[in-house]
Amino acid sequence: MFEVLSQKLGSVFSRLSSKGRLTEKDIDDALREVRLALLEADVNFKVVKDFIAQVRERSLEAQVFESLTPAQQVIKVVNEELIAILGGSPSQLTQAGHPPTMVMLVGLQGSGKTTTAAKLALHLKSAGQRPMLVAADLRRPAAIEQLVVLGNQLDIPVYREDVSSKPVSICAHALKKARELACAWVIADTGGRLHIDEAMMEEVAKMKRELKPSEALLVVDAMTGQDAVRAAEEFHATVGLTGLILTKMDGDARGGAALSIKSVTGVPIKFIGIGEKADAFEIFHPDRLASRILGMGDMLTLIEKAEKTFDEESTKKLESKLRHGTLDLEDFLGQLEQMQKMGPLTQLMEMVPGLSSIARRLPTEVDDSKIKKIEAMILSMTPEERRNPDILDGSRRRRIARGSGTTSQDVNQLLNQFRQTQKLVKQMASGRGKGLLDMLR
Ligand SMILES: Nc1nc2c(ncn2[C@@H]2O[C@H](COP(=O)(O)OP(=O)(O)OP(=O)(O)O)[C@@H](O)[C@H]2O)c(=O)[nH]1
Ligand SMILES: [Mg+2]
Repeated sequence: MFEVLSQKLGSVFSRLSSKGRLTEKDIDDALREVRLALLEADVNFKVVKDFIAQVRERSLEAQVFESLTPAQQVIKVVNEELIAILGGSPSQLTQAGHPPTMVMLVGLQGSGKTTTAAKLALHLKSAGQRPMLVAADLRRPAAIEQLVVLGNQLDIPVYREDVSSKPVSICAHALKKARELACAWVIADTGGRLHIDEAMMEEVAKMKRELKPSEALLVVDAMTGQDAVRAAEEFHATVGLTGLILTKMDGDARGGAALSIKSVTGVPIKFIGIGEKADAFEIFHPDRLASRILGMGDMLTLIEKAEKTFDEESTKKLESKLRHGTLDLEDFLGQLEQMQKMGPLTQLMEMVPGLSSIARRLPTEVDDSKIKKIEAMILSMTPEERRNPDILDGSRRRRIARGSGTTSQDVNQLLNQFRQTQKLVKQMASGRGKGLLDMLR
């Protein structure tokens, strides 16, 4: 998948790289080809339109990173926007407050539900968890047998009843059994139909309503292109999905489904299937797929390095401000933005082996929302106010609170925090805190 797209983008960018300066026309010519390449790859036309508009606007913006060539800047923007349409950062499974966590797999016939149920169970087992599989596809005995065989092969318990049972009660019984066996995950394989029909949708929607699973994941065959996207839209509208699993990403389809489905449905891709075997399964990483599509790993590493030196330069500037005690709210904001670039703290922790279990126990989003609030308040100030917060009287504070959707109390709190930081900075700058500053470095 993606070979053709990757080749086309590669040739566009190598032509762009041969030019020293880029005019607006150069960028437009290049983007016209990018647009065609995406459409030929069967990416949804609206997704392509927004993507191109976004890349164009950002490419024409002032050159922020002086250490990059113009072509590198365009590649950087394309890479970032690709990551964005693929969903940004990897999306984790939600766990129930009290285990077992129920995961329901739904999808059209032959999309890979049963295979994927086994793959997901093995994935969790390899991570040291205890999963259980549930055969809730009762259309035919063979469907149950298929899951039992897979479970046996992987040494994972499978809960089954006979075909006369109802999916909801089987799953309820399975949850009870999982508690007895201390299984933390219950993965239900449900029945699919050839096409979306009311009977299937009603069955699935009923299961979702009555069992309230932590995850309702739609398994879609990436080889089916825009049909997969349409199916996802319908499932999401009637059932309410928490995530997508794209199967058969090892096939030779053009990749349009993968590139459109998140943007069109708003539902994140959580995993991908990349083969028939039980271990041919991966957590979906938007950044890795984007760099694979761009097919220029080396170039992207180079760009990353250049960005890092840019960050280092701004850190140095900040340090000098700290030394001279002239920190202002603009700097404060700059630091917040840098932190946000790295993504939420818990997500960073998830990627570090050993820290992921701690990260899962941390409250998510709390810090992010705080940061966003602070950011909104600072952005509601005029540049003068940011440089000289002492001029912020009552009426200015009220205006800022209104402008940022916060309260005067929030603004007061921010200013107090900032003042304390500033005081500390002044102390450090005056020499008494030099040791501390060195320690912070
Ligand atoms: N190449 C490849 N084949 C896959 C992948 N996932 C599933 N398959 C194959 O797709 C076919 C259908 O998979 P199933 O898991 O039986 O699909 P299902 O959705 O459970 O089908 P029904 O129960 O009939 O609705 C099988 O031959 C699988 O081996 C994948 O990621 N890559
Ligand atoms: Mg099946």
